Amino acid sequence: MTKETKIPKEHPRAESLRVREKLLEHYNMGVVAHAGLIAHGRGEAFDYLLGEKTTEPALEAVKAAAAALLTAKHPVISVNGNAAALAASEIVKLSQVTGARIEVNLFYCSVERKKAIERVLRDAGATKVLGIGEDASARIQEIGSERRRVDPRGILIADAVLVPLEDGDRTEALVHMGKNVIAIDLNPLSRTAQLATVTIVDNIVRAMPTLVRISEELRTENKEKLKEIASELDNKRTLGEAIDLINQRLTKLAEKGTYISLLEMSKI
Ligand code: PTJ
Repeated sequence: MTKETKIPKEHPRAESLRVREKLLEHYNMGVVAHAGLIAHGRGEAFDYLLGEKTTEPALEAVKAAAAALLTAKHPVISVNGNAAALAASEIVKLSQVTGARIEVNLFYCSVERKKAIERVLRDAGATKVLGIGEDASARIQEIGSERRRVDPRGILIADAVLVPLEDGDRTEALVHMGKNVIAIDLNPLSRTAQLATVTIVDNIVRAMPTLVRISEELRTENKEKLKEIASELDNKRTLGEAIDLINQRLTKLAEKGTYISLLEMSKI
């Protein structure tokens, strides 16, 4: 919590404000990039339109994501500033359940930020964090940004990469390299969402605990069944369903007029 802010429990937007505070706190710690705060605002707008809950298409994508991570030979969770701020302990749990490695990979890259993110992950229980300093010694030429610097034990050799809150270029390059890319992105229209193999259109603060829970449930399933679950997902269809849900909600809201209570709105 930043010093100047106390969020009243009864505030109708208390949860959303708490998430903002967490981001600001991590911004002050040098974990979140300036642009991470802007990116979060864009995410919030889509979350509002989606009803701030995990939808059916998102849940379907989470199952496919869990199955893809559990069947991968070299699964990797790629961590940026926002992901570390909002879901560090779930990242560590997911890594333990699926055997995925954790690699820090940043768009706005600096050694200091990578180290600050590593500290947050280690405080959350991570024992090994890839991609820090000289460890990011490999290059993926297809990627234009600083995200091209990767760890040869991680993203470079990964066959499945979880990329929460991503920019489209890297997703495109990783898919082009034949990797399964699992994105968490509240904006179903973003390039990342459209290009990923599996897109979970949900807030990272809800999607990550759900992904951990479903991975725990599926971990004992046989590999063939898991491969079937992963391959059955039609990503374009689930994205279409997410867009349709927004459309339906907006249509209902428009029919009700310009003002309705938050409680009423959450039921739509
Ligand atoms: O930490 P760095 O340096 O790697 O930088 C991270 C950011 C997020 C700043 C960088 O990757 C970036 O600029 O991303 P974009 O292009 O703004 O894309 C971020 C996407 O994440 C947008 O489509 C947002 O809608 C979405 N988003 C934002 N907050 C959330 C979210 N999706 C899920 N959960 C959120 N809380």
